[in-house]
Order: sequence, then C-alpha cells, then structure tokens
Amino acid sequence: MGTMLVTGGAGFIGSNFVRMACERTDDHIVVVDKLTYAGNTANLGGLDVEFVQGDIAEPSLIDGLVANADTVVHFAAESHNDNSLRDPSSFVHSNLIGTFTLLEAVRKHNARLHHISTDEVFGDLAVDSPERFTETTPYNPSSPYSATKAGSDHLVRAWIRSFGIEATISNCSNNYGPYQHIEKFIPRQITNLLDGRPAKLYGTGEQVRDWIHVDDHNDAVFAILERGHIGETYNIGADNDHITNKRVIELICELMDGKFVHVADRPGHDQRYAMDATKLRTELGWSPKYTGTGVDGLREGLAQTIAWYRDNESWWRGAKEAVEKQYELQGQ
Ligand code: NAD
Ligand code: TDX
Repeated sequence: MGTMLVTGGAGFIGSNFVRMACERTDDHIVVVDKLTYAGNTANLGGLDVEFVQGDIAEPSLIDGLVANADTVVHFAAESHNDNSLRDPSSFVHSNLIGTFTLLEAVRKHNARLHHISTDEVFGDLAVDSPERFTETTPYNPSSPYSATKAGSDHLVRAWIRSFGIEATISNCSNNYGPYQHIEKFIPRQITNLLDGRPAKLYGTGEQVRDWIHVDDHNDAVFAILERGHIGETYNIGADNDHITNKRVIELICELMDGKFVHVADRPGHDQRYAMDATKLRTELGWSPKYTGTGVDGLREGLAQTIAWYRDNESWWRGAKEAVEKQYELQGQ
C-alpha cells in the first residue's frame, strides 16, 4: 500500500477519479485542493480519503505533501475558457506556477507524477476537417486557459528531459458526467431546463467537441498509471468527434422535453477538437465503455448525467443564479 496525492481532487474530474481510486486501489489517498469556486468537499462525501485545503502554488505545503507520496496525480487547474477570457491571472497562477511548484517537489522527492492535460493545447481544426490531433501535433493554443495548460505540459516535459523525473502526461477531450460545475456546457443546459429556462447555444453551434464520459477518462488515467511508459504522452478520446454543439443541445432538449435559444458567441471560439487515441488503445489496451455510433455515443451517458442533476438539485442550486447572472452580462 502506498500513498497517492491527488491535486484538484475536489473538482469535477478529480473527485470522480478519487471515487474510482477508492474502489481500485489500497493506496492511502490524500487530496489537496484550494477549494476555489469549482472545488467542493461534498464531491468527496462518504469517501475514505485525507483532505488538505491548500494551494498547489504554495511551496512549503506542496513539498511536505509530495515528500509523503509515492504517486502524484495532478488535476488541479483553473479549467473554464470563458473565465480565462474575463480574468486570466488565476490561470497563470494555478496552471503555470502551481505546476512548476509541484514539479520542483516531485524532482526533490522522486515521486511518480501523472499530469492531466487537455486537447485544447493543440488549438483547433476547421469544422469540416477530417483530421484528428495526435501526440505529435504541434501546440497552438488559443485562449489564456489553453495557453497556460500548454505551458504546464511544456514544463512537465522539460522536467522529464532535464531532470529525469518519472512522469507521464495525458491530453483528454471534453468530459461530461456527474459533479461537473454548472458553468460548463452540458450541465448548464441540463440545469437551465430543470429550472424552466431555455438551453443556451453559443453562436450557430456548428462547433465540434469530442465528448467523453468522465469515467472513461479516469479509466484511461488508471491504464497510464498502471501500464504507461515513463516520459510518454497519451491522447484520450472516445471517437465522438462528429457531433456538433447544436446536435448535443438538441439531444439534451429531446431527452428533457425542452427548447434552446442562440446566444452571443464566445470570442475566439475554437471550432473543432478531435482526438486520435490510437496509442492508448493499442499500446495500453484501453477502450471507452460509453460508446455508440453517431449521437448514440452520447445518449446513454447524457441520460445518466441528466438523472444525476435531477436527483442532486441541492448540489448545484446554490451556484445557479450567480452563474446565469454572469453569463447574462456577456449576452450569453
Ligand atoms: P474543475 O474546475 O472542476 O476542478 C478543478 C479543481 O482544482 C477544483 O477543485 C479547484 O478548487 C482546484 N484548484 C484550482 N486551482 C488550484 C490551486 N491553485 N491549488 C489547489 N487546487 C486548485 O476542473 P475539471 O474539469 O475537473 O478539470 C480537471 C483537470 O482536467 C484540469 O487540469 C483540466 O485542465 C483537465 N481537463 C479537463 C477537461 C474537461 O472537459 N473538464 C478535459 C481535459 C482536461
Ligand atoms: O452555455 C454554453 N453554450 C455553448 O454553446 C456554454 C457554457 C458553452 N457552449 C459551447 C462552447 C464550446 O464550444 O459548448 C462547447 C463546450 O464549452 P465548455 O463546456 O465551456 O468547454 P470547452 O471550452 O470546450 O472546454 C472544455 O473542454 C476542454 C473544458 O472546460 C476544459 O477544461 C477542457 O480542457
């Protein structure tokens, strides 16, 4: 039995990861999370983990936690593009300074690190492009969010090459599932419809996101932790790269018997993300559980996610008015 330190483990993907880790490993799990607006200890309710509230950019705190860890899984980040367009400073702090601080502790204490990143580091593709991002696609980020995530990936690679730290990186496409903050596309629409508001589609909605269920993402992270090669990067995606935002919102409206309206587009809106996860599938034998063809790749996972938000109104209710007020100011 070892000790696993999970940064950002009170957020959406991190808390789903911790829930999976409690089932899959005997490790003692320590979660460090700053509890920004996006972190919530209720996400870890009922789980047997040690929780430490703190900032990953705080060197003395992180040094002490990493000194006692065998493995570090690094989810902590500012994660919302729209927020990064309003105020990028917390993105530079958490995503760049935070990752740097963690890397220095990992280097000093020889811990095994897995760094969680995103498909957005590659920039975007044209909506009608048949291309997908591979692990060797050049970085070309668009927003302050994706630029700071790209920078954090570069830092991890530099620490692998220059200092020989034992690290892996994964770049995943858009996640959905339970415990996702209601500022994000899918839970925003579900909670709008539950509230009797219309769903809100940015611009024409022709953009494409390569949606993956959060459990499939985290299952891939486990595959990398267990069988991944040190120093390597793995793309994670579930081959849903043909479903437009409009089609997703139509499906949510169909499942919930609701309507949507068009609102102001996001400035600099990335058009299409598409991940080629061949390396992960062939080298590590991973495959997603939530699959299907066309929009059916999303139907089952969306129905489950809608049921979760319907059953857990107390989890999201408190944040709803303020989130919608902010979007309203942006014409969204
Ligand atoms: P989230 O915003 O729901 O959670 C982030 C968590 O990190 C929160 O609990 C927050 O309190 C914590 N945090 C932020 N800054 C911190 C700091 N300085 N110190 C300690 N804790 C801090 O985000 P998420 O959607 O769960 O994303 C998790 C990771 O996965 C991020 O690195 C993100 O870039 C990456 N990712 C997300 C997606 C997606 O679709 N959501 C896709 C690919 C990759
Ligand atoms: O109300 C909305 N209406 C809408 O049409 C919102 C909030 C979004 N959108 C559009 C914008 C995007 O094209 O939906 C798409 C998805 O938007 P987000 O949920 O904000 O995700 P995105 O910007 O694609 O980034 C997500 O995936 C990659 C995560 O938030 C990132 O953390 C991850 O790295």
